[in-house]
Amino acid sequence: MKEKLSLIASNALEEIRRAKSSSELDNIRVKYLGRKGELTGILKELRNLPVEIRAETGKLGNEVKSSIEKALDEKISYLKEIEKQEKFNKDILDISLPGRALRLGKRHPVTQTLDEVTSVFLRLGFHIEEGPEAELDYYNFEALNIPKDHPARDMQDTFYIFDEVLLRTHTSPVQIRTYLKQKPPVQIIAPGKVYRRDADISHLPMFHQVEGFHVDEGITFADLKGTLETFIHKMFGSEVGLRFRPSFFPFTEPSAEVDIACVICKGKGCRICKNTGWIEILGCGMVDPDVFKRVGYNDEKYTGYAFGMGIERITMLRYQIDDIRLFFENDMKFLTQF
Ligand code: 2U9
Repeated sequence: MKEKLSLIASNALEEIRRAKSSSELDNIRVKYLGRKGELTGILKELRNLPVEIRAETGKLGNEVKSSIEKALDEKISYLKEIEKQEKFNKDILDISLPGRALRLGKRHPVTQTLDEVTSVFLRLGFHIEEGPEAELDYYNFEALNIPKDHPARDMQDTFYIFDEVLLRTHTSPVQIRTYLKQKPPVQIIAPGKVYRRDADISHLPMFHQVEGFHVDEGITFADLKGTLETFIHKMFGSEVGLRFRPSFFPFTEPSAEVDIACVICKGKGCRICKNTGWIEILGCGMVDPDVFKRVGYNDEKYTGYAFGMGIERITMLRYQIDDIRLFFENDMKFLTQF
């Protein structure tokens, strides 16, 4: 029996030495130490041995059992360590891999132009005022010399919310609101969204305007010319030609429109400028004294100029874009060019 025990010990230890996984070790444990295992079977036979050798053989049997158990435990911890190491090597974080670049957002081209226009006027001493987009009929039309039966209302097809409430068709109501709460001098720009029932390659139901006005004692048309000339040179370059052309608006007298030399053909004549060599970019004039009377300003003492421009139009001219609808289609291929 002693030889059998030695053989089991050497076989088991050799198998444990060769085992390459914890599942192999489990099988070895069952094979030798399980309920029907080889060593368990032999240990059960001990009671049949003669008393003289039973104790000694039993001692040897226990030693074999402990040595197998010890070898199994050691090999298990060894394999676990190896498995842990392998997993660690496999999952290792490669910190030298280049990261994924974040796509940075940009301001919309219309916003960029709006910010530039605003910043030129802020440097010229203007302050910003804002007003509501849902506006009273009175501030949008009535107070601007555009009564209900005035033909000028035909020029603007309007979104009405209620009888007396509409989406403002221009930023001009901000002027009236400012005059009613502030005494001259006032030197304001009013940027914002305006709404008209219009849609084609050069008109949209919503667009952006910047309106400016300066009211004080002694303000003349020369102030208006100087201010707009400076603005146009800052926006389109100091070489660009410009002209003031007489026009009509119900809230200004005299009134003018300002043209710049065509940005495409430089004044030679092309499709964009309809062969005139000029492109209209804004309207302006001296505020009609009737407007001052209505807001309680002394029209003998104060004079003022005002001007208004469409920001989408200016953006189109600066970047030579021929369809206004491109601004609001949210096509990334278009937007990322700016
Ligand atoms: C008051 C007094 C004067 C503002 C003015 C224009 C001429 C003008 C248009 C340009 C293109 C609007 O965006 S657009 O469609 N604006 O032509 N705006 S004078 O003058 C005012 C306004 C209000 C009380």
